[in-house]
Amino acid sequence: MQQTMRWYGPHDAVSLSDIRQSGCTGVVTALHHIPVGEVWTVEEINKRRKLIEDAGMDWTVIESLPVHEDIKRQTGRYLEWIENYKISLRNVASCGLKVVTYNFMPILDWMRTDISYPMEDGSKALYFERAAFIAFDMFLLQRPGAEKDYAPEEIQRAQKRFAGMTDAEKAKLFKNCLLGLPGSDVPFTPAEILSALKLYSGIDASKLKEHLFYFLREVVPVAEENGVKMAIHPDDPPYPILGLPRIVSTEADAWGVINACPSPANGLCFCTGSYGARADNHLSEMVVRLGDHIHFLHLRSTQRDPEGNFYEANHLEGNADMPSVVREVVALMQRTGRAIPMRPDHGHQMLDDLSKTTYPGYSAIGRLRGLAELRGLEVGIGSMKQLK
Ligand code: DNO
Repeated sequence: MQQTMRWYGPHDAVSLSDIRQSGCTGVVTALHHIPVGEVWTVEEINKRRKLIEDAGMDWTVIESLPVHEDIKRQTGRYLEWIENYKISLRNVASCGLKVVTYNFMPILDWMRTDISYPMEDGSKALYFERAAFIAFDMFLLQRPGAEKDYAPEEIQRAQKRFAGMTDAEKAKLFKNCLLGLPGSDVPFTPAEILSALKLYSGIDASKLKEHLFYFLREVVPVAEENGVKMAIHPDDPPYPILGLPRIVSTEADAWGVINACPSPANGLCFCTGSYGARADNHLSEMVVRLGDHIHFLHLRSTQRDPEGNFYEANHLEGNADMPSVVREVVALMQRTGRAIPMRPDHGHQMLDDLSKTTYPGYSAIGRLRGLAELRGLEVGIGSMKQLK
C-alpha cells in the first residue's frame, strides 16, 4: 500500500515534518480554504503541492473535493457548481494529482457524540453513543418528528441519559454532534440546523441517489479523460441520521454507485471504519468483490455493541478483522500490480497527543501507532509466498 497520512494544511498542529517522520511517502489533503463549489485553480493546487514536495513527500490523494449542497439537492446553482467541479478535476489532473475523494452525505459528514471517550489504557477515542445521539436529536435540537425514528425503549434510554446530564454536558454533546458540519468553526444554532434539514424534506434516498448518479454521469467522463480516479467515501455512521437519507452505507450501495456510471474513474474510498460500523458489511469479502473499484483505503476499526453504540478501537482490535482485510488488499495488489494508497484513519489521542489540540481523530501519535501496526501487518503478509 502507498502509506499516507491526512494533513489539514498549514494550520494543522500536526506538521508535514511530523508526518514525514511517521514513515509516510504521501500526504492526503485538500484546499480547505476554498469555499465549497468554487474552482480549485492550478496556482492554488501547485502552491499546496510545493509545500508537500518540499517536505519530501507526494500529494497522493485529494480528500476531499467537496460537493456543493445544491448538487445534492439539485437546486439553485447546481449546474454551475458541476461545471466548476469539472474545471477543478481538469486542474488537479494537470498538476499530476490522480485520486479525488468526495462524499455525498447531506449537510453532515461524520457524526460522533464524544470526541474524547476514555479508553481503559488512558488514551481517548471517538465514540458514538446512541442514547446520547437520540437525546441530542429529540431534546436539544428538538427536530420535529424525531420520535418516529426511534423505538420506544430507545427513547426511554435517551430520556434517562438526558435527565442525568449537567448543562455543561448537554452543551458539549450539542457541540460534538455538529463537528462534522463542514465549512465553519462557528457553532451552529438549533434553528440553523433545523432550517438546513428542512431543505431536504422532499428528498428521500432514491431522489438523493438520482442526484448522485446525475452528478457522476457529468463529472466521471471528465475524470476519466484526465486520468483521475474518483473515490466516494461511505456514510459515517452508515445509516440515515436526523431524518436525512444516507445512500453509501452497504456493499449494494457501493455497487449502485459503480454501476450508475461504469468507468475506471468511478470508484470507492473503502473506509473500513465507516462500513464496519454495520455488522452486515463483511469487510474482507467486500475487498474481494469490490477490489477493482477501490482507489483509496481508510483503515480503522470500530467496536460495536448491541445497543448501536460504537467506539473507535485500536487499528488491529475491535470488530474489523484487519488481518483478513489487509490480506485481501495484498492479494488484490499482487493480482493487479497496483499500490493502493492507504491512510490509517483516525487514531486515539495518546501520550503527548493528550495535551495538544488537533482535529478530532487526527492526532499524530495515535495515527502513528495505527500506521505502524498496519504497515507491520502488510509487510508480514506480503513476505509470505504469493497469496493468490
Ligand atoms: C473523517 C473523514 C471524512 C472524509 C469525508 C470524505 O474523518 O474520513 O470526513 O474525509 O467524508 O469526503
